[in-house]
Amino acid sequence: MKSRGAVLRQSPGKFEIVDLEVDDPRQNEIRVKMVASGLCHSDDHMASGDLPVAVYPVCGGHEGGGIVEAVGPNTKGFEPGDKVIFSFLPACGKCRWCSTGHQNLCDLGALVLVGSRWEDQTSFRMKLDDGTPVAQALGISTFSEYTTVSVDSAIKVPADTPLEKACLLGCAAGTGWGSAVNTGEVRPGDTVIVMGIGGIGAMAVQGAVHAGAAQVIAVDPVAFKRETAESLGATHAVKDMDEATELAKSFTNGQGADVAIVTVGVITGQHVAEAFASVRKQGNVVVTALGNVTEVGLPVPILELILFEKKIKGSLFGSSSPRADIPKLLDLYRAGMLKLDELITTEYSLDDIGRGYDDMHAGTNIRGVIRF
Ligand code: CXF
Ligand code: ZN
Ligand code: ZN
Repeated sequence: MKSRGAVLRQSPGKFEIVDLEVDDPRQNEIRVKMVASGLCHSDDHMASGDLPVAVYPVCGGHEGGGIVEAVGPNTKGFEPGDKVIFSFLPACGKCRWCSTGHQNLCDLGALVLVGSRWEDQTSFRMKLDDGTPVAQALGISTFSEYTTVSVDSAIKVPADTPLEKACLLGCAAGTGWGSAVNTGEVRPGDTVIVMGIGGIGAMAVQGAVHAGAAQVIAVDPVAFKRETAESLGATHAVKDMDEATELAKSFTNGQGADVAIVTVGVITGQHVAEAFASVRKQGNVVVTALGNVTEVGLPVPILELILFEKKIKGSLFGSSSPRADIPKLLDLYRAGMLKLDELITTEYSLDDIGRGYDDMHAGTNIRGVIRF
């Protein structure tokens, strides 16, 4: 099947729209006609070189939804016409992690930065016109009009799901909401700091509110993002962490925030150190954002780590389980309890992906979405 998709030929590099040939689905695969794909910062990290993948060219995109167009032989659970949302983390259902409620850590995740079929790392589901194999970002490649994926990466959703909004459930929603509710373990009455209001931060604010936080302090230098955070339930919105830390202390008898969630665009150790300084004894620092993945070391005072028992917790997809939590968040959205529409600032065509990422860098988007 012919398609067009946004491909990186190398990293650092730029997304280029190219013609692709997308494989017919094999057993346990489906081919999907894309409806919408979010422009997550992680794809920009791939372009910038912060997050290298194993194989180039790679077709980007890992937050999307579409309609099943073809189903592989002897493949259960999907029919042509079904709506699906992709999970950027596959869930095999059988490994230690899947079977103990931690699908975000499924052992198949080891292959998502290879972009091949799980069972054969030399077998790819896309190719260029000249036959060059194309890797799939996170095994899915939502920046393509059509994509063939493993059933491990697809969640069937009801026929009336508005995929142009619900596509955010594939990354931003679970990642941000879960960073507060699951990884951060926000409790009723807590004071929570959310550092950085993009798609993930906007969802972390909502997660903190749902978990019962009394004070949700959003931090962002961009006024529009601070206003958005307040419209999503943040009780305060400030420009920097000095101000946020002072505020958190003022609500807690000088102790500090219960939870600080790092959702900035490009993380460095310094951001983690600022979050670490902002939390109380036994407070949780949740590290969700990505930066240059080769960076090593966090400049945090070891004595404070020990004497105050502060906790620094990595968070992948907000410690959520895609098969349980994508449908749950979709239900919350459909019940009017989770805001997604309000996060989507601008829609773009596939050909306009460059403008979408320019807008993200300019700080004018919470989330941009490609409509196919
Ligand atoms: C990231 C997590 C690390 C791999 C790339 C995707 N998550 C969401 O954007
Ligand atoms: Zn993402
Ligand atoms: Zn698994």
